[in-house]
Amino acid sequence: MAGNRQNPICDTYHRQSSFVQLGASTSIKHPTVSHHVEEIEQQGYSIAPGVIDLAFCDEICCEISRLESAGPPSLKSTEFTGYQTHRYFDLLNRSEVWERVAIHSFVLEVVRRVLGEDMLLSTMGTAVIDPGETAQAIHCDDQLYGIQRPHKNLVCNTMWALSDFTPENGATRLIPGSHRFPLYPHEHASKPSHESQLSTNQSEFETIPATMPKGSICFVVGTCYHGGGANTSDERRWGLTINYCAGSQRQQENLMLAHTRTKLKSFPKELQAIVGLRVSRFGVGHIDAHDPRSILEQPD
Ligand SMILES: O=C(O)CCC(=O)C(=O)O
Repeated sequence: MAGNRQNPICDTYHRQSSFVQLGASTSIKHPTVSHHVEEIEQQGYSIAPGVIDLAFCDEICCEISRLESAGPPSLKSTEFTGYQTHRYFDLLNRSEVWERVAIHSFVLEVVRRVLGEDMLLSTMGTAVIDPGETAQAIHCDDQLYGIQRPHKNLVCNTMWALSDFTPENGATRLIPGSHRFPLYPHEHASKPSHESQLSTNQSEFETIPATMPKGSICFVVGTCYHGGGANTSDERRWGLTINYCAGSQRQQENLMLAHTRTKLKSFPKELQAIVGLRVSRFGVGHIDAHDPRSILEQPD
């Protein structure tokens, strides 16, 4: 992919919004939080159109193009992660725009209701799917914790549509109601899989595409079966996968060790809390029986 100078979205972004900082603090007319919380409870996912300012989408795409010019993606291409899918992680160390992504106010309002007030940011990744990509294996985002189903909500993923998501360009595939299935997808395999948690007979799953316009968020609870779609179009699908977890769980990215204290200190208070500078409802995350925020007063 060409660098950001050749990305037309980037040019548009710079023309439109050179002085406006969009994102976390942007005032957007939010649909009701309760509606999405109820839908997640009923079907395992919920699509919220029009919650990300379109200029903010362009700003993020522009930053992704800059990352692509600067170096290769974080994840090696594999069958599961995709051969035409570009996944960058450690985003909070890359530029300030990701801080605004992590604490988008509407997203946090919904996620807090799904996971509890003490929820944490778990992992932030780009999920940019180029033409030619094949469908990703159906999986659940909380299966990596290895906790037997049924269990309480441990993970809530938010798929960010930075461009339109269509059935042709790789819109996320979802299985409505699958958050209530008693088994994980890999447990449906006729033989227990010792090779991979992801090898299973994928054809047995009937999916629907998360068709949504640019600027939408699709909330997917960790127990809901889903996977990226095949991109049979000639356009790129620009997406993000921003995952949050319950305060009792270990974060998927090691966010507390990924940042220096100076960096942590520079974060907005809300971001400091969700990267891990907080004690969970039942006391997980303390340092010497105190609030971990005290480390901010110590040198790196
Ligand atoms: O890109 C998508 O639509 C889904 C991504 C996903 O489920 C994952 O990477 O775990």
